[in-house]
Amino acid sequence: MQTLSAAPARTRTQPHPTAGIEEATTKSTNPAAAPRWRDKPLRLQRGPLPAGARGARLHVDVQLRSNGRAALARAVRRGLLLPQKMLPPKYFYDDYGSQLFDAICDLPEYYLTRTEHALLEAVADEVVALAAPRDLVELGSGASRKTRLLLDALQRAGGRPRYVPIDVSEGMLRRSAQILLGDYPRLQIHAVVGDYERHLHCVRGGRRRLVVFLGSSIGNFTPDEADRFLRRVAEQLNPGDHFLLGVDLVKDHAVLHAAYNDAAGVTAEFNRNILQVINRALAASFDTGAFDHVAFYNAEAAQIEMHLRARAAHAVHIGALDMRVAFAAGETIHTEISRKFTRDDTVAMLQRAGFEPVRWFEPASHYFGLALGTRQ
Ligand code: SAH
Ligand code: AVI
Repeated sequence: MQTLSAAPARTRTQPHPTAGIEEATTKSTNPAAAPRWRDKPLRLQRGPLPAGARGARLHVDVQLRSNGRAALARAVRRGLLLPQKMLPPKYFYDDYGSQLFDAICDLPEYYLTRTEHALLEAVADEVVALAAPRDLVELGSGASRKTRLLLDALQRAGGRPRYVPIDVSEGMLRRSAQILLGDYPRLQIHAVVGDYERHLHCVRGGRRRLVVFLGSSIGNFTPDEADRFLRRVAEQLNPGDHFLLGVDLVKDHAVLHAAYNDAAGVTAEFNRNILQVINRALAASFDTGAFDHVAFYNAEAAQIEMHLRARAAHAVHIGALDMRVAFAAGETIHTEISRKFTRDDTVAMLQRAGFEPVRWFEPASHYFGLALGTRQ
Protein backbone atom coordinates (compact mmCIF):
# COMPACT_ATOMS: atom_id res chain seq x y z
CA MET A 1 0.00 0.00 0.00
CA GLN A 2 1.42 3.41 -0.91
CA THR A 3 1.33 6.33 1.50
CA LEU A 4 0.72 9.97 0.82
CA SER A 5 1.14 12.99 3.07
CA ALA A 6 -1.37 15.75 2.51
CA ALA A 7 -1.55 19.52 2.84
CA PRO A 8 -2.75 21.30 6.03
CA ALA A 9 -6.47 21.75 6.79
CA ARG A 10 -8.63 24.40 5.16
CA THR A 11 -11.87 25.91 6.38
CA ARG A 12 -14.99 24.03 5.33
CA THR A 13 -17.47 25.66 3.01
CA GLN A 14 -20.98 26.26 4.33
CA PRO A 15 -23.99 24.71 2.60
CA HIS A 16 -26.61 27.07 1.19
CA PRO A 17 -30.34 26.66 0.64
CA THR A 18 -31.68 25.89 -2.82
CA ALA A 19 -35.10 25.85 -4.42
CA GLY A 20 -37.03 22.54 -4.23
CA ILE A 21 -35.93 19.83 -6.65
CA GLU A 22 -38.26 17.37 -8.27
CA GLU A 23 -38.36 14.25 -6.15
CA ALA A 24 -39.84 10.76 -6.13
CA THR A 25 -40.32 8.73 -2.95
CA THR A 26 -40.94 5.06 -2.28
CA LYS A 27 -41.66 3.60 1.12
CA SER A 28 -41.03 0.01 2.13
CA THR A 29 -44.58 -1.22 2.70
CA ASN A 30 -43.74 -4.86 3.28
CA PRO A 31 -40.46 -5.28 5.10
CA ALA A 32 -40.89 -9.05 5.06
CA ALA A 33 -40.70 -8.94 1.26
CA ALA A 34 -37.28 -7.31 1.37
CA PRO A 35 -34.71 -10.05 1.98
CA ARG A 36 -32.96 -9.59 5.32
CA TRP A 37 -29.26 -9.22 4.72
CA ARG A 38 -28.27 -11.83 7.27
CA ASP A 39 -30.62 -14.37 5.71
CA LYS A 40 -29.81 -13.83 2.08
CA PRO A 41 -26.97 -11.66 0.84
CA LEU A 42 -28.03 -9.82 -2.28
CA ARG A 43 -25.89 -9.33 -5.37
CA LEU A 44 -27.18 -6.03 -6.65
CA GLN A 45 -28.62 -5.92 -10.13
CA ARG A 46 -27.69 -3.63 -12.96
CA GLY A 47 -30.77 -1.73 -14.05
CA PRO A 48 -32.86 1.43 -14.06
CA LEU A 49 -34.02 3.31 -10.97
CA PRO A 50 -37.46 2.34 -9.61
CA ALA A 51 -40.43 3.50 -11.71
CA GLY A 52 -41.26 6.57 -9.58
CA ALA A 53 -37.78 7.93 -10.02
CA ARG A 54 -37.72 8.30 -13.79
CA GLY A 55 -37.55 11.96 -14.67
CA ALA A 56 -36.75 13.01 -11.10
CA ARG A 57 -33.16 13.64 -10.08
CA LEU A 58 -33.86 12.72 -6.45
CA HIS A 59 -35.36 9.44 -5.42
CA VAL A 60 -35.86 8.80 -1.70
CA ASP A 61 -36.27 5.20 -0.54
CA VAL A 62 -37.71 5.23 2.99
CA GLN A 63 -36.82 2.00 4.76
CA LEU A 64 -37.16 3.24 8.34
CA ARG A 65 -40.76 3.76 9.27
CA SER A 66 -41.54 5.91 12.34
CA ASN A 67 -37.78 6.28 12.67
CA GLY A 68 -37.38 2.59 13.52
CA ARG A 69 -39.40 2.94 16.73
CA ALA A 70 -39.76 -0.83 17.27
CA ALA A 71 -36.00 -1.36 16.95
CA LEU A 72 -35.38 1.55 19.32
CA ALA A 73 -37.83 0.05 21.85
CA ARG A 74 -36.01 -3.30 21.74
CA ALA A 75 -32.60 -1.68 22.08
CA VAL A 76 -33.71 0.48 25.01
CA ARG A 77 -35.29 -2.42 26.88
CA ARG A 78 -32.25 -4.63 26.33
CA GLY A 79 -29.67 -1.90 27.00
CA LEU A 80 -31.19 -0.51 30.17
CA LEU A 81 -31.54 -3.95 31.75
CA LEU A 82 -27.79 -4.64 31.46
CA PRO A 83 -25.60 -4.31 34.58
CA GLN A 84 -23.69 -1.58 32.68
CA LYS A 85 -26.60 0.26 31.09
CA MET A 86 -26.00 0.96 27.38
CA LEU A 87 -27.69 2.66 24.45
CA PRO A 88 -26.64 2.28 20.78
CA PRO A 89 -25.10 5.48 19.40
CA LYS A 90 -27.19 5.41 16.22
CA TYR A 91 -30.02 6.87 18.33
CA PHE A 92 -28.20 10.17 18.79
CA TYR A 93 -29.24 11.17 15.30
CA ASP A 94 -32.77 12.53 15.30
CA ASP A 95 -33.01 15.83 13.47
CA TYR A 96 -31.66 17.83 16.42
CA GLY A 97 -28.90 15.28 17.08
CA SER A 98 -27.80 15.48 13.44
CA GLN A 99 -27.61 19.25 13.70
CA LEU A 100 -25.62 18.95 16.91
CA PHE A 101 -23.18 16.59 15.20
CA ASP A 102 -22.84 19.10 12.38
CA ALA A 103 -22.03 21.76 14.99
CA ILE A 104 -19.47 19.41 16.59
CA CYS A 105 -17.71 19.21 13.22
CA ASP A 106 -17.04 22.97 13.45
CA LEU A 107 -15.70 22.93 17.01
CA PRO A 108 -12.05 23.92 17.41
CA GLU A 109 -11.43 20.80 19.54
CA TYR A 110 -13.01 18.37 17.04
CA TYR A 111 -10.09 18.05 14.64
CA LEU A 112 -11.51 14.92 12.94
CA THR A 113 -13.71 16.57 10.31
CA ARG A 114 -11.25 19.33 9.40
CA THR A 115 -8.38 16.88 9.10
CA GLU A 116 -10.28 14.35 7.02
CA HIS A 117 -11.67 17.13 4.80
CA ALA A 118 -8.19 18.49 4.07
CA LEU A 119 -6.83 15.01 3.43
CA LEU A 120 -9.66 14.09 1.11
CA GLU A 121 -9.28 17.39 -0.72
CA ALA A 122 -5.67 16.48 -1.40
CA VAL A 123 -6.33 12.92 -2.57
CA ALA A 124 -9.82 12.99 -4.13
CA ASP A 125 -8.52 13.08 -7.72
CA GLU A 126 -6.31 10.08 -7.11
CA VAL A 127 -9.11 8.15 -5.41
CA VAL A 128 -11.43 8.86 -8.32
CA ALA A 129 -8.76 7.93 -10.87
CA LEU A 130 -8.18 4.61 -9.11
CA ALA A 131 -11.81 3.73 -8.48
CA ALA A 132 -13.36 5.26 -11.63
CA PRO A 133 -16.85 4.90 -10.13
CA ARG A 134 -20.19 5.40 -11.81
CA ASP A 135 -22.02 5.23 -8.45
CA LEU A 136 -20.77 6.95 -5.32
CA VAL A 137 -22.32 5.23 -2.29
CA GLU A 138 -21.99 6.84 1.15
CA LEU A 139 -22.77 5.06 4.41
CA GLY A 140 -23.92 7.44 7.18
CA SER A 141 -23.73 10.44 4.87
CA GLY A 142 -24.94 13.11 7.35
CA ALA A 143 -24.53 16.56 5.81
CA SER A 144 -22.58 15.07 2.84
CA ARG A 145 -20.07 17.90 3.06
CA LYS A 146 -16.89 15.90 2.42
CA THR A 147 -18.73 14.09 -0.37
CA ARG A 148 -18.49 17.29 -2.38
CA LEU A 149 -14.76 16.78 -2.72
CA LEU A 150 -15.37 13.44 -4.43
CA LEU A 151 -18.20 14.83 -6.56
CA ASP A 152 -15.92 17.67 -7.66
CA ALA A 153 -13.18 15.21 -8.53
CA LEU A 154 -15.66 13.08 -10.45
CA GLN A 155 -16.79 16.14 -12.39
CA ARG A 156 -13.18 17.05 -13.17
CA ALA A 157 -12.73 13.52 -14.49
CA GLY A 158 -15.74 14.05 -16.78
CA GLY A 159 -17.99 11.57 -14.94
CA ARG A 160 -21.76 11.79 -14.46
CA PRO A 161 -22.05 10.01 -11.14
CA ARG A 162 -25.09 8.82 -9.30
CA TYR A 163 -24.86 9.51 -5.56
CA VAL A 164 -26.37 6.91 -3.22
CA PRO A 165 -26.36 8.11 0.42
CA ILE A 166 -27.83 6.04 3.25
CA ASP A 167 -28.56 7.56 6.65
CA VAL A 168 -30.95 7.03 9.57
CA SER A 169 -31.55 10.77 9.80
CA GLU A 170 -34.29 11.51 7.25
CA GLY A 171 -34.37 15.29 7.66
CA MET A 172 -30.60 15.63 7.29
CA LEU A 173 -30.56 13.24 4.32
CA ARG A 174 -33.30 15.14 2.46
CA ARG A 175 -31.84 18.59 3.19
CA SER A 176 -28.37 17.53 2.13
CA ALA A 177 -29.68 15.93 -1.07
CA GLN A 178 -31.58 19.10 -2.03
CA ILE A 179 -28.51 21.25 -1.48
CA LEU A 180 -26.33 18.90 -3.55
CA LEU A 181 -28.85 18.84 -6.41
CA GLY A 182 -28.82 22.63 -6.46
CA ASP A 183 -25.04 22.70 -6.67
CA TYR A 184 -24.52 19.76 -9.06
CA PRO A 185 -26.99 20.14 -11.96
CA ARG A 186 -26.00 16.80 -13.56
CA LEU A 187 -26.20 14.76 -10.37
CA GLN A 188 -28.74 11.96 -9.79
CA ILE A 189 -29.38 10.97 -6.18
CA HIS A 190 -30.87 7.74 -4.88
CA ALA A 191 -31.16 8.41 -1.13
CA VAL A 192 -31.96 5.61 1.33
CA VAL A 193 -33.49 6.52 4.70
CA GLY A 194 -32.24 3.43 6.45
CA ASP A 195 -30.05 1.75 9.00
CA TYR A 196 -26.85 0.53 7.38
CA GLU A 197 -26.81 -2.35 9.84
CA ARG A 198 -30.13 -3.57 8.41
CA HIS A 199 -30.66 -2.00 5.00
CA LEU A 200 -27.35 -2.35 3.23
CA HIS A 201 -29.08 -4.33 0.50
CA CYS A 202 -30.97 -1.14 -0.47
CA VAL A 203 -27.84 0.64 -1.54
CA ARG A 204 -28.69 0.04 -5.14
CA GLY A 205 -26.64 -0.06 -8.28
CA GLY A 206 -24.85 -2.70 -10.25
CA ARG A 207 -22.58 -0.15 -11.84
CA ARG A 208 -18.95 0.27 -10.84
CA ARG A 209 -19.06 1.62 -7.31
CA LEU A 210 -17.02 3.56 -4.82
CA VAL A 211 -18.47 3.05 -1.34
CA VAL A 212 -17.28 5.55 1.27
CA PHE A 213 -17.58 5.35 5.06
CA LEU A 214 -16.10 8.56 6.40
CA GLY A 215 -15.72 10.41 9.69
CA SER A 216 -14.33 7.35 11.54
CA SER A 217 -17.87 6.09 12.06
CA ILE A 218 -16.35 2.58 11.95
CA GLY A 219 -14.94 3.47 15.39
CA ASN A 220 -18.44 3.53 16.83
CA PHE A 221 -18.58 -0.26 16.38
CA THR A 222 -16.86 -2.76 18.69
CA PRO A 223 -14.07 -4.74 16.95
CA ASP A 224 -16.41 -7.70 16.33
CA GLU A 225 -19.23 -5.47 15.07
CA ALA A 226 -16.80 -3.66 12.78
CA ASP A 227 -15.52 -6.94 11.32
CA ARG A 228 -19.06 -8.21 10.72
CA PHE A 229 -20.15 -4.91 9.22
CA LEU A 230 -17.17 -4.62 6.86
CA ARG A 231 -17.66 -8.19 5.70
CA ARG A 232 -21.26 -7.35 4.82
CA VAL A 233 -20.11 -4.26 2.94
CA ALA A 234 -17.51 -6.32 1.04
CA GLU A 235 -20.08 -8.97 0.17
CA GLN A 236 -22.24 -6.29 -1.43
CA LEU A 237 -19.50 -5.26 -3.81
CA ASN A 238 -18.40 -6.72 -7.09
CA PRO A 239 -14.74 -7.32 -7.93
CA GLY A 240 -13.26 -4.01 -9.01
CA ASP A 241 -15.57 -1.91 -6.81
CA HIS A 242 -13.72 0.22 -4.26
CA PHE A 243 -14.19 1.09 -0.60
CA LEU A 244 -12.83 4.22 1.10
CA LEU A 245 -12.68 4.12 4.89
CA GLY A 246 -11.90 7.13 7.11
CA VAL A 247 -10.31 6.33 10.47
CA ASP A 248 -9.27 8.52 13.38
CA LEU A 249 -5.75 7.61 14.45
CA VAL A 250 -4.32 6.99 17.93
CA LYS A 251 -2.72 10.20 19.17
CA ASP A 252 -1.90 12.35 22.18
CA HIS A 253 -4.47 11.59 24.89
CA ALA A 254 -5.10 15.25 25.70
CA VAL A 255 -6.04 15.97 22.07
CA LEU A 256 -8.46 13.04 22.07
CA HIS A 257 -9.94 14.03 25.44
CA ALA A 258 -10.53 17.62 24.33
CA ALA A 259 -12.29 16.52 21.12
CA TYR A 260 -15.03 14.86 23.19
CA ASN A 261 -15.12 17.44 26.03
CA ASP A 262 -15.44 20.71 24.12
CA ALA A 263 -15.54 23.96 26.05
CA ALA A 264 -18.85 25.06 24.48
CA GLY A 265 -20.63 21.93 25.73
CA VAL A 266 -21.98 20.88 22.30
CA THR A 267 -20.81 17.26 22.74
CA ALA A 268 -22.51 17.16 26.16
CA GLU A 269 -25.75 18.38 24.56
CA PHE A 270 -25.33 15.78 21.77
CA ASN A 271 -24.83 13.04 24.38
CA ARG A 272 -27.86 14.07 26.47
CA ASN A 273 -30.04 14.36 23.36
CA ILE A 274 -30.27 10.56 23.19
CA LEU A 275 -32.46 10.77 26.31
CA GLN A 276 -34.81 13.22 24.56
CA VAL A 277 -35.02 10.86 21.59
CA ILE A 278 -36.20 8.13 24.00
CA ASN A 279 -38.55 10.51 25.82
CA ARG A 280 -40.30 11.42 22.59
CA ALA A 281 -40.37 8.02 20.89
CA LEU A 282 -41.18 5.90 23.95
CA ALA A 283 -42.99 8.31 26.29
CA ALA A 284 -40.14 8.21 28.80
CA SER A 285 -39.50 10.64 31.67
CA PHE A 286 -35.72 11.21 31.47
CA ASP A 287 -34.69 14.56 32.93
CA THR A 288 -31.61 15.42 30.85
CA GLY A 289 -30.49 17.80 33.60
CA ALA A 290 -30.16 14.83 35.96
CA PHE A 291 -27.21 13.44 33.98
CA ASP A 292 -23.63 14.63 33.48
CA HIS A 293 -21.74 14.16 30.23
CA VAL A 294 -18.65 11.99 30.77
CA ALA A 295 -16.09 11.21 28.05
CA PHE A 296 -12.61 9.79 28.62
CA TYR A 297 -9.92 7.97 26.67
CA ASN A 298 -9.43 4.31 27.55
CA ALA A 299 -5.84 3.81 26.35
CA GLU A 300 -5.89 0.04 26.78
CA ALA A 301 -8.87 -0.34 24.44
CA ALA A 302 -7.76 2.64 22.30
CA GLN A 303 -11.19 4.19 22.51
CA ILE A 304 -13.04 7.22 23.75
CA GLU A 305 -15.93 6.13 25.94
CA MET A 306 -18.92 8.38 26.33
CA HIS A 307 -21.37 8.01 29.23
CA LEU A 308 -24.26 9.82 30.90
CA ARG A 309 -23.80 9.78 34.68
CA ALA A 310 -26.77 10.13 37.05
CA ARG A 311 -26.16 13.00 39.47
CA ALA A 312 -28.38 11.45 42.15
CA ALA A 313 -30.35 8.28 42.74
CA HIS A 314 -33.64 8.42 40.89
CA ALA A 315 -36.01 6.40 38.68
CA VAL A 316 -37.24 6.93 35.13
CA HIS A 317 -40.50 5.62 33.68
CA ILE A 318 -40.59 4.46 30.05
CA GLY A 319 -44.28 4.58 29.18
CA ALA A 320 -44.22 2.64 25.90
CA LEU A 321 -42.29 -0.21 27.53
CA ASP A 322 -44.19 -0.10 30.82
CA MET A 323 -40.76 -0.13 32.41
CA ARG A 324 -39.25 1.59 35.46
CA VAL A 325 -35.50 2.11 35.38
CA ALA A 326 -33.70 2.87 38.65
CA PHE A 327 -30.40 4.78 38.74
CA ALA A 328 -27.99 4.86 41.66
CA ALA A 329 -26.11 8.11 42.25
CA GLY A 330 -23.08 8.09 39.92
CA GLU A 331 -24.37 5.19 37.81
CA THR A 332 -23.79 5.61 34.07
CA ILE A 333 -25.40 4.78 30.76
CA HIS A 334 -22.67 3.94 28.22
CA THR A 335 -23.75 5.75 25.05
CA GLU A 336 -20.79 5.49 22.64
CA ILE A 337 -17.34 4.15 21.96
CA SER A 338 -15.17 5.92 19.44
CA ARG A 339 -12.24 3.68 18.64
CA LYS A 340 -8.91 5.04 17.46
CA PHE A 341 -6.80 3.12 14.96
CA THR A 342 -3.32 2.67 13.57
CA ARG A 343 -2.54 2.16 9.91
CA ASP A 344 -1.78 -1.52 10.59
CA ASP A 345 -5.09 -2.02 12.47
CA THR A 346 -6.96 -0.51 9.56
CA VAL A 347 -5.27 -2.49 6.82
CA ALA A 348 -5.73 -5.74 8.79
CA MET A 349 -9.41 -4.91 9.39
CA LEU A 350 -9.95 -4.36 5.65
CA GLN A 351 -8.14 -7.57 4.75
CA ARG A 352 -10.20 -9.61 7.23
CA ALA A 353 -13.32 -8.30 5.51
CA GLY A 354 -12.14 -9.38 2.06
CA PHE A 355 -10.71 -6.12 0.73
CA GLU A 356 -7.37 -5.82 -0.98
CA PRO A 357 -5.59 -2.65 0.24
CA VAL A 358 -4.86 -0.20 -2.57
CA ARG A 359 -3.70 3.06 -0.95
CA TRP A 360 -3.20 4.54 2.51
CA PHE A 361 -3.41 8.31 2.83
CA GLU A 362 -2.32 10.14 5.96
CA PRO A 363 -1.52 13.82 6.63
CA ALA A 364 1.78 15.03 8.06
CA SER A 365 0.07 15.41 11.47
CA HIS A 366 -0.74 11.64 11.48
CA TYR A 367 -4.13 12.59 12.93
CA PHE A 368 -6.41 10.77 10.50
CA GLY A 369 -6.18 8.09 7.83
CA LEU A 370 -8.03 7.20 4.66
CA ALA A 371 -7.72 3.63 3.42
CA LEU A 372 -8.74 2.70 -0.09
CA GLY A 373 -9.43 -0.96 -0.75
CA THR A 374 -10.90 -2.99 -3.54
CA ARG A 375 -13.08 -6.07 -3.49
CA GLN A 376 -10.87 -9.14 -3.86
N1 SAH B 1 -20.17 10.78 7.38
C1 SAH B 1 -20.42 12.08 7.97
C2 SAH B 1 -21.35 12.01 9.17
C3 SAH B 1 -20.80 11.25 10.34
S1 SAH B 1 -21.93 11.33 11.73
C4 SAH B 1 -19.10 12.70 8.34
O1 SAH B 1 -18.07 12.07 8.14
O2 SAH B 1 -19.09 13.84 8.83
C5 SAH B 1 -22.64 9.73 11.61
C6 SAH B 1 -23.74 9.72 10.56
O3 SAH B 1 -24.13 8.36 10.40
C7 SAH B 1 -24.97 10.49 10.99
O4 SAH B 1 -25.45 11.22 9.89
C8 SAH B 1 -25.95 9.43 11.44
O5 SAH B 1 -27.29 9.80 11.23
C9 SAH B 1 -25.54 8.25 10.58
N2 SAH B 1 -25.75 6.95 11.19
C10 SAH B 1 -25.35 6.53 12.42
N3 SAH B 1 -25.66 5.23 12.59
C11 SAH B 1 -26.27 4.83 11.44
C12 SAH B 1 -26.82 3.59 10.99
N4 SAH B 1 -26.81 2.50 11.77
N5 SAH B 1 -27.34 3.53 9.74
C13 SAH B 1 -27.36 4.64 8.93
N6 SAH B 1 -26.87 5.83 9.31
C14 SAH B 1 -26.32 5.92 10.55
C1 AVI C 1 -19.84 9.87 14.08
N1 AVI C 1 -18.77 9.52 14.99
C2 AVI C 1 -17.61 9.01 14.28
C3 AVI C 1 -18.43 10.59 15.95
C4 AVI C 1 -17.18 10.16 16.78
O1 AVI C 1 -16.27 10.98 16.86
O2 AVI C 1 -17.16 9.04 17.28
C5 AVI C 1 -19.59 10.88 16.88
C6 AVI C 1 -19.25 11.81 18.00
N2 AVI C 1 -19.43 11.55 19.26
C7 AVI C 1 -19.02 12.58 19.98
N3 AVI C 1 -18.56 13.50 19.17
C8 AVI C 1 -18.71 13.05 17.91
